[in-house]
Amino acid sequence: MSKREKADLSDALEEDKLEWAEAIETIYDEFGESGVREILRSLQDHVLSLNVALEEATLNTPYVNTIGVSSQPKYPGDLSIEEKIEKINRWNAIAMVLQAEDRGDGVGGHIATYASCATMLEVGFNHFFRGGKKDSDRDLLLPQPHAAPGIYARSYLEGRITDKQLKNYRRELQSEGGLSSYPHPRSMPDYWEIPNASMGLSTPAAIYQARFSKYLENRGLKSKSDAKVWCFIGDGESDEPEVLGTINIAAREKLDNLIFVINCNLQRLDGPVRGNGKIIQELERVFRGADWNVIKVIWGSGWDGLLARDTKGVLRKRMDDCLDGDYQMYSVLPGDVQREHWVEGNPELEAMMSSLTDDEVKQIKRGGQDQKKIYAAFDRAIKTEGKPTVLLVKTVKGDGMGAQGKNTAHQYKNMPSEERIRLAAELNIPISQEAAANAEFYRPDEASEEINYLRDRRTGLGGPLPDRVVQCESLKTPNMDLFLELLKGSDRPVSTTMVMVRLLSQLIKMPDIGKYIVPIVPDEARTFGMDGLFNVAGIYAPEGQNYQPVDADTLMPYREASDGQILQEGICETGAMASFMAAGSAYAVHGLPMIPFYIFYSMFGFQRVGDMIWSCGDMMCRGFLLGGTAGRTTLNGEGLQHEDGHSQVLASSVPNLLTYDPAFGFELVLIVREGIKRMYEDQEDVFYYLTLYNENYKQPELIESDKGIEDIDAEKIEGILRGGYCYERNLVDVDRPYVHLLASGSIVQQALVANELLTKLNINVCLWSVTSFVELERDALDCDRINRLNPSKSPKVSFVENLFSAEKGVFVAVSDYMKTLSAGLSRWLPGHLEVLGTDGYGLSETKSDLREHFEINSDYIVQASLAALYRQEMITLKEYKASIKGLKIDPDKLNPRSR
Ligand SMILES: Cc1ncc(C[n+]2csc(CCOP(=O)(O)OP(=O)(O)O)c2C)c(N)n1
Ligand SMILES: [Mg+2]
Repeated sequence: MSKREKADLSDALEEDKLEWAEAIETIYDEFGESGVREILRSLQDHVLSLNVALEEATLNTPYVNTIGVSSQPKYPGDLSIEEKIEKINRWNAIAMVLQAEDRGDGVGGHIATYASCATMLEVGFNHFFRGGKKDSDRDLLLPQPHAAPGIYARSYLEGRITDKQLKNYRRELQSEGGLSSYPHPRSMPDYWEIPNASMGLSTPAAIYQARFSKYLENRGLKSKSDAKVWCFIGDGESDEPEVLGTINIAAREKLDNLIFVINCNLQRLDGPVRGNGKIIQELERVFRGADWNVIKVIWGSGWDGLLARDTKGVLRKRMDDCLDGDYQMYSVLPGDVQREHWVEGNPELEAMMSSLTDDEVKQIKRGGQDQKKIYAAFDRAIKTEGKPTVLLVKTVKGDGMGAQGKNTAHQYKNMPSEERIRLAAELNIPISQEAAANAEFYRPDEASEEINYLRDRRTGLGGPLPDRVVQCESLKTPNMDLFLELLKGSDRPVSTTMVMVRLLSQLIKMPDIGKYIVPIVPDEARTFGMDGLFNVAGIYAPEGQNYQPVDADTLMPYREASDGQILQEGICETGAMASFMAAGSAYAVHGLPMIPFYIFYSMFGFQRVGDMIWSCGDMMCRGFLLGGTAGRTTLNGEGLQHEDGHSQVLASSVPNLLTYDPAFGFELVLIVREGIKRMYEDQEDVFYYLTLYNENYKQPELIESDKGIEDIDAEKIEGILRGGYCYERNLVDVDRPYVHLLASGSIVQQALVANELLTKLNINVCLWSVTSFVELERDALDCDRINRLNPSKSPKVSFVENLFSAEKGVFVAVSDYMKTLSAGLSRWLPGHLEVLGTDGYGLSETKSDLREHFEINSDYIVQASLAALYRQEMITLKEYKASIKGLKIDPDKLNPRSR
């Protein structure tokens, strides 16, 4: 259809449209909203039956504010004082970045993000964001990370941040204290509550925080509250798959305690977010499709009069047709050019716009810069029931500063003196020109109306935000005898995963801590044999179970319950991880010592959601990450994308994540008990990663059946917890050579066979179960550091050095992970170390063929031991050759790393 035909058609339809509108109004008068809905629904069905697709038409509303002027509540605050406060914050936020630039610190900072959302944040701080005690309706606030300077600037006015701290923005090591670039609880543990810096992670974090609040309420652990989670993100940020990928659960679980605010300044870092389209309309479709309550705040009050006169929809149509790329350009154009482009030769629109001068055209604000429009939207959001709300707020990137609306706004970090002086004057900052040129901070007098106003407002809203306060009772670690049965091992072959599941079922039943346990699984509970827990603990489902499960008459039915304890997250590792974050931080957020156990396919942990695990470290989350079906060769058959031979290495990169690779059930039990003690009794800011296996073998006993807890060897316990201990020592002949096998996880089973083979060769063997190569090395590196810094003092001896100090012979380390996991230990061992590991991609095979392929089976362990003995001249070549005869070794085989 040509343009002309299109125009004719739309003219011809004008009359029909009016008629239909009148008809709808009649229905409305007679039957109200529900009548209108019904008639529209039936019309839609009819249209669809004609095969006319309606997607856009049904999911999008016109490009105007969702809340009309007539529905706008009266603004309850003093607009002019609030504007003054906002301007001071704007100035100080910019001054922080400029001062750092002037000092030449090279630490950077951002100006444009806060400049675009300052008004929204001020309306929030003055009227909505509630602080206060843990048991009050206290909100959680997640601002955009790059808006942090503005949040600091406000806290400065509130008297919570000093002048010195403000000066030390991005200089955290300064003695007077500094401020972290972005929200990092680890850096500022009394201030930031939720970490935010890596784009896209704050939305799952917010969604699952909101959901976890409801979980706690439904389980009776927390009283019902009206608190909200406010999550601000950028429009560019919404490109991150984590943002839109997790919104469905918020609607499904009716999280009306969740409010997203998307700062649609139409720009990201490099340029426009959707130059050729409209990000607000695109996001509206997605969120409405996901059943969210969507509120658009597009136009400031300056447009109200024009829109009221727009009886023919000419202005609305132009607003709809205009692209974001054009809107961005309007934010930089002078009024006359803007008008010319805007009316685009349309006489009706030109006539409408003629009521405004060029200057007025230029001054008309977008919704996100208009306190009243923002207030109306926030007010509606907090009153919404049964749905999460997203506010799509149109703003201008870098509003009010030199680079406003320019593609370079994000990177704009400096301003020439004249620009600073102009800006200070424009923002009414009462400082000298010299002070403005030096970007000095400004804080009104303590008795000024601004300071009084903002203090009153915060007091009225319960207290300051952000504000991280940890008030959580410390738990008593369950007595060792409660674990007696599990410490006695089992003759029946079972895997460490099965021991973990048994341990979890026992923990859930323990009187003091049971209710705090939060088992979390993505769609994998059956893989780990956890289906027995479904009935015992129940799967959390806020609406309960409104159907009869297909397995209702079995012993292990799929039981959903509104007070269910298990979080079954579906196939969504991001969501499961966000649940871990919410549960693991509940001690700080809610004052409740929740203990999450998140069990997942180890390959889909660090590799997939490593960034979130890092964030958990930042947030000082507590709890247990359990990498199930671990090991490059222990999970046979599943192949390249499933076989994990590196999560232990990746875990070692998270500084406060204690990482273990236990071989036996009793090791696992002791490590978990110790974890509960360290995290929940002693309140240490650490969390745990444990790898679990699916290989079944006899679980040895830690305590013989006729003995009790008091008989456990304390040294052994210490070894298990610190990273290694002597599991078995076979002395055949003190004059013969010695081999020390250091093994972890399932591969200890291979070392046990190798032990037998070597013993038969008349070699002395000591088998060390290394519960954590990572912790052994961390401790040794820490000791090294102290010794390096204090060379004249008597050297500190690390645990690993101590463990092996009296040993002689050669050492062979083997695990189901990359060689780098154990190779680092060599410098602290008193003899030569050979390292075996699983470098290379996994592949589909049996366990035994995989272990041969990766050269970590018992034969290769024996060969490595003999080769080391020979190369250390502890046996002869003849003996070496004779000894390896029975082994299946191929010296010319392809390096598994190259396959
Ligand atoms: C995962 C991740 N990728 C990239 C970045 C770098 N980055 C920081 S801000 C930004 C642009 C943000 O644009 P938008 O979300 O629209 O926010 P605005 O500043 O426009 O409000 C980018 C790419 C980051 N912080 N995190
Ligand atoms: Mg943006």
